[in-house]
Amino acid sequence: MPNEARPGTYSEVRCMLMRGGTSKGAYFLADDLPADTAARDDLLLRVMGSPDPRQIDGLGGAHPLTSKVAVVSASDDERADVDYLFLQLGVAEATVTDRQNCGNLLAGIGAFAVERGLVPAGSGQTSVRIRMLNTGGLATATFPTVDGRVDYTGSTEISGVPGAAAAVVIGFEQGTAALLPTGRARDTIAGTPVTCVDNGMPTVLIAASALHVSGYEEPAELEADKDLAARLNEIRLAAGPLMGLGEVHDTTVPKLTLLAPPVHGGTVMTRTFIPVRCHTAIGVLGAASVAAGVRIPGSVGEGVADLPAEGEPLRIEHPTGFLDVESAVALGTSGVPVARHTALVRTARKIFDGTVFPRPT
Ligand code: NQM
Repeated sequence: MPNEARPGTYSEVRCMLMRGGTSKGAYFLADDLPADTAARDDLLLRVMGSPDPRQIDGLGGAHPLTSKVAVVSASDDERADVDYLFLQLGVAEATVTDRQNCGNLLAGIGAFAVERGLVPAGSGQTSVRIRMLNTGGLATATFPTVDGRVDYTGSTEISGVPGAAAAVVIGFEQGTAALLPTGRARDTIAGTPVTCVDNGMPTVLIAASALHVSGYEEPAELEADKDLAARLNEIRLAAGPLMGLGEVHDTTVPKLTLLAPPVHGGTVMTRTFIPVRCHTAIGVLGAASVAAGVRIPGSVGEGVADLPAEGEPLRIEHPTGFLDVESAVALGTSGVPVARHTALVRTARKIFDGTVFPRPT
C-alpha cells in the first residue's frame, strides 16, 4: 500500500488507532513516518489536531490520555523483537515529548507488531519482546493469537475500560537500577515529606493528608483546586533536579501521586497528576512505581498503605477502580532498594486500521 499520495509530503499516512489499557493512541511503523524528528513531530501534531483544546481537526481525544503516539520498528537488539518509542503530544500546546514512557500504549505494541508482520503469531499465545526506547527498559507482552491473527476478544476486565477483552500479560525485565533517584526513601521538598521513586516512571509520592486533601476527591475537584496545583507545581519543579531529571518546567515527568489509605480492600488509594491533569485512573508504570515505592521501608507510604503478604499483588486503587501489580523489591549489592519483579495484566484493542490524513501545513 503506498504510504504517501505524493512522495515526501506525507499527506496520507498508514496508521492504526488502538486502545492500550486505559489510554488510546495512534500506532505507526517508524518506516511510515519521516526520519527527521522535527518533520515527524510536526506531522504528528497535525495528525492529532494539536494545538487545540478540543483537537477537533485530528485524531486526539482532547486529553493527554488520548493524545498519544507509539512508533514501532524491528529491533536490532538481540534481547528484543521490536523497538517501541512513545511520544506524548500536547493537547492545547504544540508539544511532542519522548521524555516519558507509557505502559498503557505498551499493551498494544505486541498486537501491532503482529498486525504489521514484524513478529509472527504463535499458536494460542504469542510473546513479543519489546525494547522501550524512552527508558531503555525491556518488557515482554503475551497475548492470544488464533490462526495467525491477534485475538482481541476475552473475558478480562480492567478498571476504566467498559466491557472485557483478551488479557495482555506484561512482564518487565528488571535490571539493577536503583528505585530511589535521590538515594533516600524520604525527602522533604517545599516543606512536604515525599518519596521520589522510579520503577519505570519517575514519580513523587506524597501522602494526600500532607497537602490537606483526602485523596478520595474526584479528579475534576482536585484539578480545580488552585492552592493544591500551586503546591504540586512547587514540589515537582524542586523534585526534578533532585531526581536527576534536570529542569522539568516543560516536561511531563516526574508525575505526582497522592496516597491515602485504601477503601476497597486494596493496598493504597491514589490520585495521580500527569503532571497537571489528574489521571482518571493511573498509568501502568506509574502504578508500578507506586507499588515498588510503598514497599520501600521508610517511604511516605508507611502508615498509609496496607501492604499484602510477600508474593501477593499490590492492588493500587485509583479514581475508577484498581490496578493489580506484582511487585517485589529487594536490597541490591550496595544496599539500595531495587525492583526484583514487576508484572501486570492489561487489555488492548484495535479500533481502526487505515490511512490518516493530517491537517495540511
Ligand atoms: O505510567 C499516563 C497512561 C499514562 C502513562 C501518564 C502510563 C504509565 O495512563 O505507564 O501508562 O502518566 O501520563 O497511559
